[in-house]
Amino acid sequence: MAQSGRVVSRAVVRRNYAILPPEGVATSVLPEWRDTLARVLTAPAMGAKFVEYLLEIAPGGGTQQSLREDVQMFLFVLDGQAELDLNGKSHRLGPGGFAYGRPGTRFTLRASSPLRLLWLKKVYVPFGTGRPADLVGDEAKVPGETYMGIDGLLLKTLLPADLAFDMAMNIFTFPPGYSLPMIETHVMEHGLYFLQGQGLYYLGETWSDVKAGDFIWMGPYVPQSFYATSTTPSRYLYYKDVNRDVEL
Ligand code: UGY
Ligand code: MN
Repeated sequence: MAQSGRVVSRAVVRRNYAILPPEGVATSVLPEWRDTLARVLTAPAMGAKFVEYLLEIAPGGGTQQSLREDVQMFLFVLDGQAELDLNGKSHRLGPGGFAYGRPGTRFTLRASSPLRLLWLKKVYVPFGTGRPADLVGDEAKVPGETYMGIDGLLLKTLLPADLAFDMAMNIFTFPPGYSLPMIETHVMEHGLYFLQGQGLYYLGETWSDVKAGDFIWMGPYVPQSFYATSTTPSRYLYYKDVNRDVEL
């Protein structure tokens, strides 16, 4: 790579939030994954209670592994095609395809073309006797619901509204010029991947430019909002911990 003198970056890491543009996140080797470049987007080392990765997998690469008995996972295909065996059932996933694996999941994933995917793992917090079941879907087939009565602002909830689940994975679509109707402040955290478009994200007490490919971690109680500035719709996929009381 050519020398470039003093370099700059939009990356920001604060106590309770972070913005990571993709270009600066160094790759890690995950020993369970073959022919895979992993970027750890957030982790307990940052303050998050979950881990989220961006994985780039060469054709033929992938993994065969079992999660710890108390760890669940979610994966979402950004580009390419994957063959997935999830607890003994086979699936094919293309762009927009997603899968939820219950705690202790055994799975095999193989890239059938150059593959980019988001992978998230979180310790499952049980409630009562209900337990979440595996789920495989395609975001294109999930209908969007109008958010807070604002026509055109659409929210897709990829996981069921079922108390057995302790997490949500949602996709927001904002037409140009639309915004979240308030500055939210809440105990839940987010891991947000910007799928499309660009805009201004309010975090803490400042507005920052964000665009497709960026990742944002929002810890508990970080004031947050979004304003879409691109001429095409802006879309982001985000994680949220839900359905559980606060642990004391
Ligand atoms: O569900 C949420 O908390 C969502 N409205 N937050 C966000 O988009 N930053
Ligand atoms: Mn929020």
